[in-house]
Amino acid sequence: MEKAALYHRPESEYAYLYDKDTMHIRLRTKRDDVLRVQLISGDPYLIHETNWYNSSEEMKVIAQTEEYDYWFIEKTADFKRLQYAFELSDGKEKVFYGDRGIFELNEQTRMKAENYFRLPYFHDIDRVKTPEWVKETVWYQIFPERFANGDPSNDPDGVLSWGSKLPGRDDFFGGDLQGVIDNLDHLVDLGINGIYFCPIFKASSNHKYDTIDYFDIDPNFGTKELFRELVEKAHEKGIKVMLDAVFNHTGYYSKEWLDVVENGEKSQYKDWFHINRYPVKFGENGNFEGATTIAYDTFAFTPRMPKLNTANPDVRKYLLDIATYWIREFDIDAWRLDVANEVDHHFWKSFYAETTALKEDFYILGEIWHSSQSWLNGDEFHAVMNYAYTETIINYFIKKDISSTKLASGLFDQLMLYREQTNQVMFNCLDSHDTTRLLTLCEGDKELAKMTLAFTFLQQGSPCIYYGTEYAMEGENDPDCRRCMIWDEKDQDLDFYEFVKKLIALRHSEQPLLSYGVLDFTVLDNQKNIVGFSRRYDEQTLQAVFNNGTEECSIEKIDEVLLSQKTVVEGDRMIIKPKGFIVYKKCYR
Ligand code: ARE
Ligand code: CA
Repeated sequence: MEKAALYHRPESEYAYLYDKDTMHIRLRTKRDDVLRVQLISGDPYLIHETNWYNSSEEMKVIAQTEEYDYWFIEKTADFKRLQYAFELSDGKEKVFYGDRGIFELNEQTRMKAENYFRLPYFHDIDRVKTPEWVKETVWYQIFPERFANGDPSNDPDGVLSWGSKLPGRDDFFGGDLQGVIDNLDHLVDLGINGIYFCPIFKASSNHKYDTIDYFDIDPNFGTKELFRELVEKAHEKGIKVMLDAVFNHTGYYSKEWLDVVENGEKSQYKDWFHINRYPVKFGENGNFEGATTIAYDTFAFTPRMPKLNTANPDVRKYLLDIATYWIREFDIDAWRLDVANEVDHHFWKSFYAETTALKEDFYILGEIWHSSQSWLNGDEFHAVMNYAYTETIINYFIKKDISSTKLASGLFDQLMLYREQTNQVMFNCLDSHDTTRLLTLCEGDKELAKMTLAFTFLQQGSPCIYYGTEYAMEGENDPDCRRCMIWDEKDQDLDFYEFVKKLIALRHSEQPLLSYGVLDFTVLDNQKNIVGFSRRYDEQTLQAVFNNGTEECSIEKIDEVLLSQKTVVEGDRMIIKPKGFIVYKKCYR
C-alpha cells in the first residue's frame, strides 16, 4: 500500500460540518491502490465504555483523479462530537490511519484513544454556510460602459457612436445604468436571475477599476437614485444584484492619493498606502528599468492603481463603511471582490462579518484564479470565480490539449479542494471582461461554443453568461472582449440566443440535481475524445454524453431528451456526431 499518498485533515475540506448535524469525511489514497476503507468512529468519551472501536462502516470512492482516489462517508453523532480513524486494506495488508499516523491494524492500536482523529464538537456557528439562492442563480456579467447607452445626456466627452469601432483601451461609448434598466426584460427573457456588474463607482477609466469615489455612481453611468431604481426593478423581476468591490487599490485621482502626491510625507493619508520612498510622482511608481526600489506598491505594475494598506485601521473602517453602505442603502445582494487574493485575510474576515451581519444570505465572491482553500473556510468568501475549474473544460473542449481522463481528473482535483457546500455556489464563468470571449476561443465555431456551454451548465456551481454571449459576440482579450453589446437585430444570432435560453431553462428546471447531484464519469474515451457523465440526486439521474472527437458515436435510443446537438436516431441507436452531445434523464423508481 502506498502510504505516502494517504491524506486526511480534520476541520478542512476533508472533514467538515455539511449541515447542522452531518459531518462529511473524506480520505485521499493513491489511485486504485486501496481496495477497502472503513471508518472506525464513536464518541470520544465512550470509547472504552462501548468498545466502539470494534465497529466500522464502509466508505466509498466519490472522486478519482489520475493520482488519487477520494473516499467519502457522511456521519452524524448523538452528542455532536466524533473520534474516528480509517482502516484500510489493499488485499495484502491492513493498516490503521489516525491522528498519530499509520499503524499496523491490531487490537492495541484500535483501543488506544489518542490514535484517533477528533471532531471535538459540531459547532453550527463554525459551519461553512453558503447562500441557498446562489444555487438557483444563473448570472449575467455586465461591463456597464458597453452594455447599453440608455441616456446620451450623461455620455462622456469624446463618446463614440455605439459599436462604431472595436474598443481601444481608452475609448468611451456611453453605456450606462439606464441602458441596463431598459433591458432588464431581455435578461428576464433569457432566464437570468443574477447580474454581476463590473465597477460602477466614480472613476477615470472606461472600466472603472481606478476608483475616485466609492460612495458615488460614476456620472457617466447615472446617479444613486437611478441605481436605486435599477436594484428595485431587478428585484421585482427576481434578479439579484452583485457589485464589484475594488478594495485592493484605489484610483490615481482619488482624494486620498492626490493628497499624498501633493503633500508627500505630510499627507494625513500617507499610511493608507504602501509607500517606499518620496516624493511619489504622477504615473511613475518606479517600476522601470534600473529602478532600485519602487516608490509605492500598486496593482500589478500599474502606477494609476496605488495599493491600499488594508491593515491600517482607518483604511479598514473606510472600506467596511463602503461595503455596508451599498447593502444598507441600496439593498445589493452580493459583492465580487477584485484582486481578492492580494488583500489581507484579516480585512476579509471583518468584511465577511460586517456584510453578513447586515444580510445573512449575502454572497461574497472572490476573484481568485488559483486554488482558494485559504479564503473559503466560512469566514471570508463563499466562493471564487471558478476560472481554475472552467480552464480544464476549455482545455478539453476548445484547446483539445488534454484527454478525457485528464478532464475528469482535473475537475475532480478542483472539487476535492473545497467543501460540498462551497462547490454548490462556485461562480462558473467560461469567459469575462478579462479574457478572450468564448466564441473567439472557439475560433467562431458556434457548435463547439454551445457544447462547451452545455457541459459547463451541467456542472456543480452557478454558471455565468458574459454579456453578448447570447448573441454569439466575439472578442479577443481585453480590451477587445469589451465590445459594445449587439442591439441591432440584423447582427444578432437568434439561433444562439434560443440555445442559451434553453440551456438556462434546463439549468433552472434541473437545479436541485445540478446543485446536489453526485458526479460520476460514465464514458472517458481518450481515443475518440468522448466524455459521458451522470449527476445522481434523489431518485433521478441526469446523463450526458459529449462527442469532442472527429468520429460519430452512438448510444441506445433515448426517449426523454432534455437537450441535444448534432444527434440523429437510427433504429434503436442514438447517433452523436462530432461536436454533438445529448442530455437526458433516467428516473429510477
Ligand atoms: C489592462 C490590460 C493590461 C495592461 C493594462 C495597462 O489588461 O494588460 O497592462 O491595462 O493599464 C483593470 C482593467 C484592465 C487593466 C487593469 C490594469 O479592467 O483592462 O489592464 O485594470 O490597469 C490578474 C489578477 C486579477 C486581475 C487581472 C487583470 O489576478 O485580479 O490580472 N483582474 C481584476 C479585474 C480587472 C482589473 C483589475 C483586476 C485591476 O477583473 O478587470 O483590470 O483592478 C492569469 C493569472 C491571473 C490574472 C489573469 C488575467 O490567469 O493567473 O492572476 O489576473 O491571468 O490577466
Ligand atoms: Ca450614456
